[in-house]
Formats: sequence, structure tokens, C-alpha cells
Amino acid sequence: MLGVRFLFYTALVLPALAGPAALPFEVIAGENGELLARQATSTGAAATSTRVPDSACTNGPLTRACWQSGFSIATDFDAKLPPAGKVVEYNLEVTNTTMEIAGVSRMVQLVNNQYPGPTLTANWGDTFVINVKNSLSDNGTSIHWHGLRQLNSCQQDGANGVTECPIAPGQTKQYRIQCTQFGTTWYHSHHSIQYGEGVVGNIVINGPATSNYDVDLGPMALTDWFYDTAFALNYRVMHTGIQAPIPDNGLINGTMKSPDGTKGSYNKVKVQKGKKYRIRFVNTSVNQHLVVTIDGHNMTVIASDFVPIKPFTSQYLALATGQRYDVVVDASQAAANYWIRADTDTACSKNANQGNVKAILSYEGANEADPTTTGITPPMGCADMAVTPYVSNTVPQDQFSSALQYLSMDFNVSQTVKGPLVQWLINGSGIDVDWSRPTLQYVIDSDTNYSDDMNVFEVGETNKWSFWIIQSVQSDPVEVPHPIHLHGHDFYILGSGPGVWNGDSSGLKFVNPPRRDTALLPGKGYLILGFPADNPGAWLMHCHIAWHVGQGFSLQFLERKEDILGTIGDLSSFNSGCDSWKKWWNGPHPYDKDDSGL
Ligand SMILES: *[C@@H]1O[C@H](CO)[C@@H](O)[C@H](O)[C@H]1NC(C)=O
Ligand SMILES: *[C@@H]1O[C@H](CO)[C@@H](O)[C@H](O)[C@H]1NC(C)=O
Ligand SMILES: *[C@@H]1O[C@H](CO)[C@@H](O)[C@H](O)[C@H]1NC(C)=O
Ligand SMILES: *[C@@H]1O[C@H](CO)[C@@H](O)[C@H](O)[C@H]1NC(C)=O
Ligand SMILES: *[C@@H]1O[C@H](CO)[C@@H](O)[C@H](O)[C@H]1NC(C)=O
Ligand SMILES: *[C@@H]1O[C@H](CO)[C@@H](O)[C@H](O)[C@H]1NC(C)=O
Ligand SMILES: *[C@@H]1O[C@H](CO)[C@@H](O)[C@H](O)[C@H]1NC(C)=O
Ligand SMILES: *[C@@H]1O[C@H](CO)[C@@H](O)[C@H](O)[C@H]1NC(C)=O
Ligand SMILES: [Cu+2]
Repeated sequence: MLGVRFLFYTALVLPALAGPAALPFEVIAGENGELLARQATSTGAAATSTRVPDSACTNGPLTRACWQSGFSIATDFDAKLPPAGKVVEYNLEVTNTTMEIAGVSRMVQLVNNQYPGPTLTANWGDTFVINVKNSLSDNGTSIHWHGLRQLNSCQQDGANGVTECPIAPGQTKQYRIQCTQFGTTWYHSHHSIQYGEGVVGNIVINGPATSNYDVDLGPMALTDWFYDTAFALNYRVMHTGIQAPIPDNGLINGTMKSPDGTKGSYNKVKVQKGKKYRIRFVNTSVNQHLVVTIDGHNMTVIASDFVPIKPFTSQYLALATGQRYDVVVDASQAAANYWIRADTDTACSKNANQGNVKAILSYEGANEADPTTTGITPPMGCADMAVTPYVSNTVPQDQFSSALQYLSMDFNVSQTVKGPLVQWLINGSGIDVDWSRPTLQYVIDSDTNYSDDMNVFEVGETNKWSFWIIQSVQSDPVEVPHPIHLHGHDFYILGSGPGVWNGDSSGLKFVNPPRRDTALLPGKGYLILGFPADNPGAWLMHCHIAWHVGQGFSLQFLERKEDILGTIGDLSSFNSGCDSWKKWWNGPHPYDKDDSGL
């Protein structure tokens, strides 16, 4: 094992870091098979740090694989927790206001009155303490920390109707989250369609990386953008038919020019020739599938969602809603301005401003004029990119056939007093959570009488693997791929494809399959996933197209329910949150719940 990791590291990663000739640092294997690297001893072309030998393996521009003694990019963070770090505290306030974004003014709901909300930053091993105040007058809220594993802490997951009651207007909830992973993610409201109004922000957890870079430019959130409010659009989507509304524009890092070019501004990313930059792309869309390119530049992709991957070079990135790719861009071209493009993947989505959603990569010394560069034509196909996790884990193939469980995905239109009701069904039922009686309350009450529309599936024995196939019906009239997101775990993606799975497991990937928290279920196709039961809790798994989860496309895994109360500890915040919520919701409030609540 030790030898394998050592060889693997030297053979595959170092050349990508340093070019074919020089290794930028000496690599040795530690006692427990972990990787240790010493500061650079050679003069690589892009060397910009001090090259002081450092026996502790300190993370720096030339030694991004390092973290701190005994912890590095070779650590399996699902198996081994980093030492507890510091407490990082943030106050977030959800507000309701009117703001001009990309040249057009509209009613928005924001975090701390900014779009995107503040970026939360911590180091691997730190604990976030986040106080969320609901300053809306007419909505609850509930903030989900997308992709954070929430090991033994499901009541911090921010999934209203599952792990908490919504935070009532005027109330504050404190979330405590341990950073057991590192990389890039986002937080967003899970209260109906509310994140589409602007209740989103990025999260950066610093840690080691599979490729070197000089400067971390931080997150670049990409989203579709609508001039109508998300609640209004959601109502139309639910009751008038199957076509998703077409976004009016897209935003990169919260900004863009208006489609006529007269208002708004492009996000500008400043770089210096000769340096390498890490950019953290996050797709925070409601509906759009995006393809990102940078004119004249390739990207070295180093992480997909929270999982470090074997670095590979790509001319484009394809991101479904909820997905992230961390990349390194080499500023090696002539000092000028270049377009960064976030095109809509036309194989499954549309944008009224198609082809024009851009930002600028601007070299120091370039003039102020907009770029005149031309881009490539990236492949469109609304498919996940092929990735290989850096730390190789194997799925127990011998347990697969007996543990595989089947979930159908279907589409249904029924008639209601409000007109047609469009729903997505999991095994025959669209989810509809009760905000006032979350699943965790059932666990506290030892009540197993779950209603059908809770879509509860129990997951059993400690550390035993469960395997799931989601098979969509062949009569699906929409045929778009669905980004499936799991809370509480990174799932292992054993296979996916169009049509009906033929039951042959020989084509599935059991040795180091991709693992991440969001993966595509192809339109009219299937997706086969697995994960070990190592985290007691109630965990949603849902389509991250916000219209679709509103229309019922979600289920919840109730994992080791008898172990949940023993892990999550004090319930006073859960209880007082529900008391405040019920008092508000049962009183006069201007709006009703019309969708799944998620
Ligand atoms: C936001 O403010 C508008 C205008 O005052 C109001 O109509 C709307 O209900 C408010 N929304 C929320 C969620 O508080
Ligand atoms: C939330 O507030 C918006 C107005 O800002 C309203 O349209 C929507 O119906 C409200 N939803 C709920 C469930 O209160
Ligand atoms: C995104 O925007 C913020 C606020 O304007 C800025 O501080 C940050 O540098 C931008 N990030 C990138 C990657 O351009
Ligand atoms: C974001 O995800 C949506 C939905 O899957 C997709 O349509 C859109 O193209 C993605 N955006 C980017 C920039 O990848
Ligand atoms: C980017 O990659 C393509 C395809 O491998 C290659 O043809 C091109 O020269 C590369 N561009 C740069 C700037 O390295
Ligand atoms: C599906 O729609 C039909 C009407 O077309 C309705 O009778 C049935 O109850 C619906 N099924 C579900 C699970 O909502
Ligand atoms: C889903 O429904 C199918 C068909 O009724 C059934 O065979 C299967 O066991 C159900 N799945 C689960 C996880 O209960
Ligand atoms: C279970 O819940 C249903 C409503 O969903 C209720 O009608 C039934 O009485 C409950 N059964 C028990 C045993 O509590
Ligand atoms: Cu989510």
C-alpha cells in the first residue's frame, strides 16, 4: 500500500507539476503510508516561493500536496479525521430587498445584502460556527451546506422538513459544522425555491491539492439569472406544464452585462504572466447546465466537488447544478485580455443570452478594452466529465447484487383546483415534507409511521454498503439529465447510461470509481450509486434542478436511525427552532406552501 501510493504519486503527479525534467520537491513515504514531501530543492520554471527545505512538509506554492505532519493529499478523509483546528465564526442574515444585478433591478432575497453572499473560509479540520438570522418578513429559511459530510451531525444539515423546522422570521439558528473535507462548495437555502431568489454563497476549505499553483483566486459562482422572482416562476412551472422557463441572462461571480450590453459589468480576474492560478468554479444554477472555457488557456482540473482527483488538462468544464470543479490556470500567454465563457449546454438547456455570458481574464499590463479573443467550440452533451479520485478506494463488488435496491423515477400530471400539477415521482411518490414535523422529530418520537410522501428509505447496518439504481421511465417527455445530489455522503458512481439498465454488473466500476456529491442521471437513463452506512442521519437525495425538487423529485435515506440520537447530542436548538416555527406558521402568514418544501 505504502509503495503503491508512493509510486503513484511520483509517477502521476509530479510530472504534471514540474514538467518532464525536474521534480520540484523530494518525496518520501511516512510511517503510516501517508505521503510526505519536502520543500522545493530544484528551480522549476514557475518557481515563485522561497525554496527553504522544510522537514514538516508545509503547504506552499511548490508543495500543494502537503498539509501538515501526517496529513497530505494522500490522506483518505473519509477514513481519517484531521486534528481539530480553530473555530471560525460567521453571522449571516437573510434579507429581502431590491437590487440591480447585471443591469436589471428586481426583488431578491440575499445573504448579508450581497450577491453571492459572503464566502465562508476555513482550514481543513476547523469548525464553522454560523449564526443564521432570518430577517425576512414573510418566509421561513433553512441553510444547507452543500456537500459537507456532517459526520454524526445531521441536525446541522439545514434541510427543512428533514433535519430541522425552518427558521421563523426574526429568529436565529446556530449551525456548528466540522470541516472533515477540503475544497470548494456553496451554501444555499433549502426552503422551497428560495435559493433562486439569491440566498446563496460560496465556501472555501483550504487543504492540500493535486497540482501546484501560486495564487488562489477563490470561488467563481456561475448561475442562470431570471428577471422574474423564483417563487413566481416556480408556481408557473408547477401548474402550467413541463417546459422550464428560459433564463434571461447568466451571472459569473454575481455580475454580467445586460444582454443589450448597455448596463452591468463583466467580472474581471486579474493575473500576472508567469504565475499559476487556482480558480474554484461552482455551478449555483436553478436550471442551467453550463460549459466553461477560457480563450487561449487550458485548465488543469484538480478536484470534482470535494474530492481531489488525478489532475488532467481540459479545454472546457461541464458543470451541472450543484457541481464544482477546481482548476489551475497557467498565465503563460501574451499579456492581454481573454474571455472566460460560461455557455449554456444547449444539449439540455437554454438561455435568452446564449453564448454571451462572459467574464474577463486580464493580464497585468493589458489595456482596459474588452477582449477580442475567439473561443473554441466546446462539446455539448450535458454529461459528467470523467474523473479519477486521487485517493483510490474500492467498492466491495461481492456485496453488490444482493444489496442493490431499485428506485424508479417517473413523471406525472394530475388535475388540482389550481390547474394541472406537474410532479416527479420516486417509486411512485413525489416528496412533500412537513416543515413543522421534520423526519428528525419522528426519530425523537420513535415513530416509524412515515407518510408515503416523505419518501423514506431506511439504510441499515453499520458500515454495510447500500447500492441504489435510479431508473427513469422511458416515457419521460422532458428527457433532460438530472443532477442527483446526496446529503451526508460522497457517493460512489458505479455506472450510468441511457435507456434501461440490462442488469449486467460486469460493466460497472468497482475499483476507484468517481465519488462526489452530485452526479448526472442521464435523461431516460439510469444511475447506479453506492455508499457505506458510516453516518447516521436523515439524508436527502434529490435532483438539484430547483424546479424538479420543488415538484417532488427527492427521497430521504434514514440511515441507522437507532444511532442518530446518540450522535447528534443536545436537541434544545432543534426543539426551540420548531417551537418558534410552529408559532409563526400556525399564525397569520401571507403565503402557503405550494411545492415539496425543498
Ligand atoms: C419582501 O418584500 C416585499 C415588499 O415589501 C413583500 O411583498 C414580500 O412579501 C417580502 N418577502 C419576504 C419573503 O419577506
Ligand atoms: C415566500 O415569499 C415570497 C415573496 O417574497 C412568496 O412569493 C412566497 O409564496 C413565500 N413562500 C412561502 C412558503 O412563504
Ligand atoms: C468575485 O467577486 C468578489 C467581489 O467583487 C471579488 O472580491 C473576487 O475577487 C471575485 N472572484 C474572482 C475569482 O474573480
Ligand atoms: C449548471 O447546471 C445546470 C443544470 O444542470 C446546467 O444546465 C448549466 O449548464 C450548468 N452551468 C455551468 C456553468 O456549467
Ligand atoms: C490546450 O490543449 C489543446 C488540446 O490538447 C492543445 O492543442 C493546445 O495547444 C493547448 N493550449 C495551450 C495554451 O496549452
Ligand atoms: C398521477 O396523475 C393521475 C391523473 O393523471 C392521478 O390520478 C394520480 O393520483 C397521480 N399520481 C400521483 C402519485 O400523484
Ligand atoms: C420501489 O418500487 C419497486 C416496484 O414496486 C419495488 O420493487 C422496490 O423494492 C421499491 N424500492 C424500494 C427501495 O423500496
Ligand atoms: C399512521 O399515519 C396515518 C396518517 O399518515 C394515520 O392515519 C394512522 O393512524 C397512523 N398509524 C398509526 C399506527 O399511528
Ligand atoms: Cu443540496
